[in-house]
Amino acid sequence: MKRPDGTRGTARPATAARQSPTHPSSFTKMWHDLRPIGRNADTGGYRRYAWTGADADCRTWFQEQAEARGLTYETDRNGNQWAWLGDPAAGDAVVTGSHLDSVPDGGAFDGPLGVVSSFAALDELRARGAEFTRPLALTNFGDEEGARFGLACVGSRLTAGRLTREAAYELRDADGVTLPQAMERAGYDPEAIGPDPERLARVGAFVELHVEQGRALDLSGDPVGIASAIWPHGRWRFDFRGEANHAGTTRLVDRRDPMLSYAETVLAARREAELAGALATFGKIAVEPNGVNAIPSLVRGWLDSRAADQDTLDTVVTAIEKAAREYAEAHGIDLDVVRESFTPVVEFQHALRDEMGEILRERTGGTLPVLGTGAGHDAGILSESIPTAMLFVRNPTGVSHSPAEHADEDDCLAGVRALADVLEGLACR
Ligand code: HGY
Ligand code: MN
Ligand code: MN
Repeated sequence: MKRPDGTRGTARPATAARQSPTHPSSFTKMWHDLRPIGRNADTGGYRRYAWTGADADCRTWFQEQAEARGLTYETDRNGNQWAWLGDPAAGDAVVTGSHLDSVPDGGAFDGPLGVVSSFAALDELRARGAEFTRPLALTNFGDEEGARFGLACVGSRLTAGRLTREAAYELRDADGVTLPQAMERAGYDPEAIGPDPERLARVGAFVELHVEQGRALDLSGDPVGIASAIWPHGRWRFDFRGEANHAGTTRLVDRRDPMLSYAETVLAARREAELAGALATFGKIAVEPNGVNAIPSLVRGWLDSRAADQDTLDTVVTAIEKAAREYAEAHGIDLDVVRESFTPVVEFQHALRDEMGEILRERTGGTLPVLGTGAGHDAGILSESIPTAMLFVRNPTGVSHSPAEHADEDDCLAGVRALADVLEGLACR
């Protein structure tokens, strides 16, 4: 089966493709237009970090798509992009969208699938002759992955008032560039950032479509599913400080090597996660001075940990930190642990979730599976301020945050139709 990027995946039973008789979906053309931006030709992965050139190109693409459809385009005070149909001041808007930034060497679908599908769903509704009775907005939320500054969902957190301007001004990337400096260099006024309650007061519902980052839909045989909840999850930075020295002349007994404590902590993280049925990953490391023939002075490792409930997450992270301190003590290493990002459990609003399910049941005759996820999303961050819901599109391998991430074109189009059905049911009474 042809994938949106033209490569061929394994043949799958084509889902009941309820294509609008009037027009082929605009999805594929948009997908191809967006695909080259920030893509590494060697790995096929993406590097679309917040406030970089690739991010600017993605933003230009979004604005062009909005203006080509006659939508009213704006960027909010936090750099999130909005494309409006109808008058936002009328309130009770139905909003859909996702993010366009990526993790290092990320996949093509995580984020962009939701944004491209939003425009394609609007095109589908226009082809159906749908008449909107509520304002509609399509969005790109900035810096969802937190790949550059370490904090997830910066754009939606700022807008929802879950990240203060002061804390945002403290964020800095690996080169020491602060978030405000990066925004300013990208042509945005960092002075303006902050909560935007007036904007959120105009939103009646936010629906985010996202590629599934797991295999539940592949296992159930469904192209599309509905989200129930997001696991609590966070990121902790472990700084192991030892003593730089010569790798070739320093006796083992005389060393204070932070790499040892780090390595033992990584193994402890896996052990504690297995014991608790949770997830723990050390995926990012920075070593100083990072020389082949130098015992490090500092090993900085970032832990990503997630669990189905807060107690389990607390238990796992506490156990990992306790083990790390014991290892550090044993090797004469100093250890600092800093929580850099945290998102509590999200239970999507049942009324909107069930309304989506009902709309789709009426239109397709089928009952979509409802599934939880360990992946964070802007819809999760916004769920404390407005009713939010998510649609997931099947990912046959479940792989994500990798160039291997993909979804078959048929399933992407099924996602567009499902999103169009939901938007029509919510905004076109
Ligand atoms: O890390 C996450 O869960 C999301 O991809 N930002
Ligand atoms: Mn992601
Ligand atoms: Mn995402």
